[in-house]
Amino acid sequence: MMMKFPPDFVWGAATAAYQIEGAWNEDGKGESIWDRFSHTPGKIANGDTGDVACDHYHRWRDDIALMRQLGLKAYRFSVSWPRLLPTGSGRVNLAGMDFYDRLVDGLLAANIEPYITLHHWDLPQSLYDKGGWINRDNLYHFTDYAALLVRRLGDRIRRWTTFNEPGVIAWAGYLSGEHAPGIRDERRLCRQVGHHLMVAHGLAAQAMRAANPALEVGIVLSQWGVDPASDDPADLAAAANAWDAHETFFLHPLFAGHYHPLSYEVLAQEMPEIRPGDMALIAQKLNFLGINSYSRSVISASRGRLELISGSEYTEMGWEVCAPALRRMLKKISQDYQLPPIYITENGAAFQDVLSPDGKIHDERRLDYLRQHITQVRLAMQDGVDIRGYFVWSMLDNFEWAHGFTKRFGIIHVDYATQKRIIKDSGEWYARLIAANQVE
Ligand code: IFM
Repeated sequence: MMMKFPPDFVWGAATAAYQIEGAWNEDGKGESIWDRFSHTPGKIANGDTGDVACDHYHRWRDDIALMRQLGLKAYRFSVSWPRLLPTGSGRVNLAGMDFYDRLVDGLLAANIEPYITLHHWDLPQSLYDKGGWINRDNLYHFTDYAALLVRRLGDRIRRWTTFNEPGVIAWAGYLSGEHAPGIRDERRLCRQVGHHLMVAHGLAAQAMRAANPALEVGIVLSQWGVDPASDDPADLAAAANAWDAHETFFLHPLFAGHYHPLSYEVLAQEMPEIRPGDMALIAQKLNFLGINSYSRSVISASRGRLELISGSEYTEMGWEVCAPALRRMLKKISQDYQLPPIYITENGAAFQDVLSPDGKIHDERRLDYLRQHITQVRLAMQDGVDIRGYFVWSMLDNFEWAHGFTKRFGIIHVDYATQKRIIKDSGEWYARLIAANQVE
């Protein structure tokens, strides 16, 4: 089936600073918690680090040329806070500022709209040393950083997101410990960090709008669908409860102004301390909502979250491929809340790639994943969900956090030894899709 998209639909690709930039200590950049974490033996697969990554800091011009080749209308990237403010606050590193200045100008010259994310996990180490997101002072440092960037780039960038996936910052950083700063089993702390991130989002949104009222401000949440294991009423109830208690932890404060009552019941003493005024800050009006989605959870009343669904395909991340779950989730959130326009700010798949003798990467499975998911996005739009854009994760193969370079999500292949880039079949397919503005 051929499905057209609205003429102004935004087709893009996404990356994040630590995952692609490299130049971890160049031109005055400060250390981030990810520099510290990846330099700690045993934390990252193969001892990989983001020290060089895709060397985008030096190769950004070539990367913009590749984006043009793909016909991207938009590019979503994040700013490295310690590149701009080496210790997180105070002295500005002008060389860092210049890098983003030039990048943004380069994108605009190529007719590619920049979508900026302020924080995609690389907190300045100096701020972490003072408590990081556990310390409320950090919220004000973040706000100052946001306002500084708006003053510098607000004339050229319209759409700004505060945080990428606050849930992952909190859960993977303070519960599983798989991500920086690597703290384990701090259930209460994890929720407190989550709450502080949301208050920081609210404070920053206010400051950004004060600095430039024309901006559009949003946030990016990781939101996977939750499906019941069967039609059995017990499974249906278990899935509904799992959604309400856990998956609404950011949605509900943002769009209902308080945490879900079931979160209080299920999470009980894990719930964060909330200060007067916090919820109003969090729930201020957003111009758009970014959704990152890759898979779904399947919940059984008796067995909890199922690890393996028989007959399903899985990506290299061990994530089930289930595109219809994306449509269901999008429909659910837009029925449950009064949402602003949605952008799918990340969607994509890690599969093993093989460089063929013809010099190409025939990544059929990734291409198929993207086709299926983009189709479901279009169907969700037909259901009435207001979706304005779609960004593939990722533009380039890159540093996949604790997995290092072992997982490849790119529609452009990166040979890390030579930094040679090759557009994969999925990238060529995506370019055709963008040009035709339709999915087949
Ligand atoms: O690579 C990450 C990205 O940084 C945040 N969202 C999920 C992606 C794939 O794991």
